[in-house]
Amino acid sequence: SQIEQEFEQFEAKSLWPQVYQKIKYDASLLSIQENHTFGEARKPENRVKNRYRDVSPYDHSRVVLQKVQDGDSDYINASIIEVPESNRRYILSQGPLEHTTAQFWQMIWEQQCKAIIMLNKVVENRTLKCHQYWPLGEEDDDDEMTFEESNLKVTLQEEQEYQHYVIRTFDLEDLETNEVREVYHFHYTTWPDFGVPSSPVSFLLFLDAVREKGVLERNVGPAVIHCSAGIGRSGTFCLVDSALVLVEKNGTLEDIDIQSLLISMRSYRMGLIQTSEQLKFSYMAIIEGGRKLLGSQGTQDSSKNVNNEDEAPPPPTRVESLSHNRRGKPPPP
Ligand code: PTR
Ligand code: PTR
Ligand code: PTR
Repeated sequence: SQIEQEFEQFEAKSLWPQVYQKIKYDASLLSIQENHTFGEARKPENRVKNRYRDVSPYDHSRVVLQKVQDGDSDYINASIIEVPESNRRYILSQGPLEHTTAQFWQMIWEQQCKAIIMLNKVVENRTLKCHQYWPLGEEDDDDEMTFEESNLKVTLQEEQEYQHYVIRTFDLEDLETNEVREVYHFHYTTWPDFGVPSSPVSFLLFLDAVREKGVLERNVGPAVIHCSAGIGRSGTFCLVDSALVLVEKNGTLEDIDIQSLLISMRSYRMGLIQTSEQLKFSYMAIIEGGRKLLGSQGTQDSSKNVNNEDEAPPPPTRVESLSHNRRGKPPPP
């Protein structure tokens, strides 16, 4: 297929940095053409709400908070990414700061999100990359957090640990109406910033676990995807997910134009995918995931494995699970 041929060619000629630069260049031309501004992010009262001064949501696609506190603004560093080709809609957000955590949960409530997909760790390279915005539940009395500003309470209900990720279930309660909604937390724990996951296989297992719960579907609010800045790792996740929707829809790896897809996604949030390695990883995951979707007859050279990994299928995630129910008994031995 075109994408497999491209991959072989970029690999053989070490073209990844050039291809990546070209995408960045085309995306920036497009955003100039479309006149994308980010004035709201740069307003004095909003600047303190940005984790990084060089990562801002565009005005045209930013998430606007509906309920605004007196003297505060409707601003949060988060963007809506529309991908009409795959019929997907995602919210990409920075990792919350301590003083934007209440607004982060407010966004989840208002946008009716069913899931948060977190791709970073709270601390990386001994630096704080994201506020500890959810209750850890390690002690008896710390399984809930209340946010008075937004009148919401988050309670940890369940936590399952796998080799590369953790799945948590929260109850999110509106303290005004006592309405309670369930929100999943899918936390990938082994993806360094400006790096790539250890293998497409482990990443695809994670993506499967997310998809299984239906949280990326159009009949629910968009999932919130974040890392530290909400561009590098989060962009990689959405590109792979959307491309695999297309592979499934088309029944083939042909006709998937990854570069155009990424360029159009970049018109909703700047900087999606931060390194040429992350771009290469996206190709690997799309090819690997696409071959799995289509079965071995989907491609002539399915024996050639792009990621140089053992061909053996990964163990089912259930086996890796150290599941325990927080409210229940410890798991049987
Ligand atoms: N480490 C961040 C950075 O330099 O990108 C820290 C930072 C964030 C610094 C925001 C300043 C910021 O505020 P302003 O937008 O006012 O420059
Ligand atoms: N100014 C920051 C930096 O270059 O370190 C912005 C930044 C930080 C950009 C992290 C991307 C980052 O990665 P991710 O989006 O995957 O958290
Ligand atoms: N830390 C990033 C950097 O300085 O490279 C921050 C950044 C974010 C820079 C987006 C550029 C960005 O846009 P693009 O990836 O399109 O150049």
